[in-house]
Amino acid sequence: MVPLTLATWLSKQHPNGFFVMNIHPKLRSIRDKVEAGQRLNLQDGLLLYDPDVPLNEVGELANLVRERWNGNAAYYNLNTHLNPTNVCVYRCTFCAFRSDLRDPKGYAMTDEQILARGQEAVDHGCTEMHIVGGLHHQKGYDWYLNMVRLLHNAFPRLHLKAWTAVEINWFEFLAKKSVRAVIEDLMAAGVGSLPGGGAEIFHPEVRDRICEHKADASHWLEIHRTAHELGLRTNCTMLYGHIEQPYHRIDHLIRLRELQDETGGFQTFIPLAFHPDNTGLSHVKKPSSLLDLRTMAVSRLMLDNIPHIKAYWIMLGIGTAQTALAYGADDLDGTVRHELIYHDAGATTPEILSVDTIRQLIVEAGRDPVERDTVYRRVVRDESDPIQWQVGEAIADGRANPLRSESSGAKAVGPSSAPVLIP
Ligand code: V47
Repeated sequence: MVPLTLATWLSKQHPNGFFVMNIHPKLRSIRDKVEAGQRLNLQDGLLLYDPDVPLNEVGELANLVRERWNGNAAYYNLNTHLNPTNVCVYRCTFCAFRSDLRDPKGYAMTDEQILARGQEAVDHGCTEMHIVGGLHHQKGYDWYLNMVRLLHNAFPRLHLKAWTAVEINWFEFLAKKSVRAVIEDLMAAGVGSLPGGGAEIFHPEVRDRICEHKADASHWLEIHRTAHELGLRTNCTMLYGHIEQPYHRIDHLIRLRELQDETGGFQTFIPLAFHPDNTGLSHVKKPSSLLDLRTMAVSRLMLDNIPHIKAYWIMLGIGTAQTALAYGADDLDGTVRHELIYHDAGATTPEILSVDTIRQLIVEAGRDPVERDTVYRRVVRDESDPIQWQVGEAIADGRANPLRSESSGAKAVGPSSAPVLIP
């Protein structure tokens, strides 16, 4: 008889080779659902936040789902940020970045400064520029639109991930146009996808207290729905660790999941940990790494229809972001240049990581580094000149999840900066 080692015995305990020893009794029914690829409900989500339920067991379940979607890959990109103004008509209590119009801290960039940022990005081999700013009292719709056109014309291969739903809502007001017409204008100017900011917490019990006048949940979702209908891919976020409770987080995740069921247009979810320094909520304690990891894992488990979960190293810190790659996350975001929103709020992370460093962080975490572009296609670098790059094949997305619906077989086409339409 062949001797049975512990490892072989463990691997025989479940068809997926997945085995959790001494699973907490409260987690058993959730584990059964996750293993069977079934959807978790609100009660399940709340239970995952129950402090009695061990974090490592929640993480292990999230890791199962993460590996189903993305195997051992961990993605990153080469990107830069552009925050063309910090002047903002809104006064969100969580924001340290904004400025009043007449405050000496307030700024608005010139076309020359904006173009110089584009040039710097291209010179460093970036594939993406993430553009987000304030709602300036004196800048018109054309200022925002022209900046995209200027950048796109000068650097047509640089993907412009530009303007959150909150800015698009402001453009509706400025231009007196519908959401659809605004997004069509932005696409014609060169926007390639929308970032996920401005979602904060959807539930009005919280939203009304942290960003009262901003686009409400249904409008934020309507803007992303419209973008998806027009073929744009978008990201989504949740700002946690301030005044919200687990119920508000799960409610938020379920609202995102419902829209994704309708459109399939979200590609990545980014849980954003609140940084309190220099904000109207500076009395709130910064969320612990334990809450960061639990939120990462719960997000992976609840958002069963979104292909990627990002551990944004700038805000999590490098150690937690690396650990998050075993708690549901499959993406670290990018090398990042010129990040201001988190650094103004007290983030102590570096302002940039080199490609070698980000790859090394991924390898140390036991994952395989894969450079992607904004819409999740492989990026192939020229070995003799790594600033030069080509778009490679599309990375398998949610429709390739073996426990969910059939594979789409979608193929990426076009230059990196062009929107890749949702199949
Ligand atoms: O909407 C603002 C958050 C968001 C603070 O789409 C804060 O790939 C913590 O959305 N502490 C903007 N968070 C950033 C964002 C984002 C980041 C990375 C990648 C992507 C993407 C999107 O930052 C805001 C708000 O939720 N935020 N202030 C703060 N003090």
